[in-house]
Amino acid sequence: MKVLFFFFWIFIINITFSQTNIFLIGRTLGEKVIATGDTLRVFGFAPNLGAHPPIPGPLIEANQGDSVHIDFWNVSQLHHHTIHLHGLDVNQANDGVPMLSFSVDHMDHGWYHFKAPHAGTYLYHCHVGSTIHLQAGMYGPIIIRPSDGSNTTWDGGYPFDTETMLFMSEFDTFWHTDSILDHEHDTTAVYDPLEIPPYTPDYFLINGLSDQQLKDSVELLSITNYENYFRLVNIGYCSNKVIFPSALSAEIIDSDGRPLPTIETTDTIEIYPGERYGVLAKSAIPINDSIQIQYFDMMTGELKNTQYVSVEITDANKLSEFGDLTELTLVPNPVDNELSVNFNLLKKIPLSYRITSYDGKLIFAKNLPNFDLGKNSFKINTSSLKSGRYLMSLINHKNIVSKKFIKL
Ligand SMILES: [Cu+2]
Repeated sequence: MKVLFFFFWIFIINITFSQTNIFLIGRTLGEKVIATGDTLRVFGFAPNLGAHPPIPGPLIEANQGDSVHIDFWNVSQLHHHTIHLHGLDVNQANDGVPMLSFSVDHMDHGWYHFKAPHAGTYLYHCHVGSTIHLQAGMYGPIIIRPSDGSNTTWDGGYPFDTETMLFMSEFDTFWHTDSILDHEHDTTAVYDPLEIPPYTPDYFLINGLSDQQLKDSVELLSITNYENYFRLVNIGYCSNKVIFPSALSAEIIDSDGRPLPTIETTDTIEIYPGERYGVLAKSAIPINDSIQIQYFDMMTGELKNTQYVSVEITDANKLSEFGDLTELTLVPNPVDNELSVNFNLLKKIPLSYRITSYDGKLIFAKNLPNFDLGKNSFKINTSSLKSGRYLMSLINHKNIVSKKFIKL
């Protein structure tokens, strides 16, 4: 009867929760299909009673300032668990470190309450028998969005058009066997490190996928040439190097949920376990390439594996703020003394323009007054230009749209 009531109560809570309330179920008999097609036993956090825990766990998402309430039900097989909110500034009672707050016993539940602090990328994981429970799959991402919930990195931060999370972890399939996972049925037991074989990961994951699974994953295949915001997270036991194609001009703008004082432009980003980085990336040219994610042994520094996430930019000219480039027209072309520039503006943004020669030399650059949304036009005096071929570019922050013209 008690069990029936338990499941009934979970069902009621599951269907009545509003957005700032999050419902998670801890399980230890989860199944996860790996790249070979085999099924691996995992621990993890599931969004509802019927589901196997996804790897990584469900996204916890809130706006800065929101009151967040996580109701965590432990439906696992005799283990106890917690939810540690890694990197979030929450009070000790709600931080899921068992000795300092509480842990949730089998067939029981507990609440975690916090007011969402700084916008940024965080993660959560179980903090009971962390070495095993975490590797077994008890982890997931947290995104705190700015107060207004907009596609901006934080309040007053960078706007972006698309976002991609690359959440890195690994599996050591031997650590997913019953002999290891059932080791801690006695919750007072302390692991004897000698009983656990050295960590030897054989699956290297991005968003829970590796190898062919990653290649088949549609969501990571195509990135438009808008402002792309990458949230990089490492919750494995390897350190990662994420290498972006140079054409993407990757810029690190935040680290561990805080804006960096200065933007760092780099193609290679090193991420140690538990760290998060925010990266803005876009390309001015079409590319068909991939982001490389390397996994290094933390003890020896040895490169263990490399995974690839395809990046395909087919239409580098399709920039959201300017509208369709086909609407950028230069009239007349060829031009003599005055060039008329016509374009369509879809966002209120500061604009400038520049004219460069065909060999890339800057001829002149100028800020433009604020334009209204929709179709706009301005004129450039071209009388001082020598005869030849030029490039006229409209620029905003990192967006550039260019068209050729000929000076008579
Ligand atoms: Cu646990």
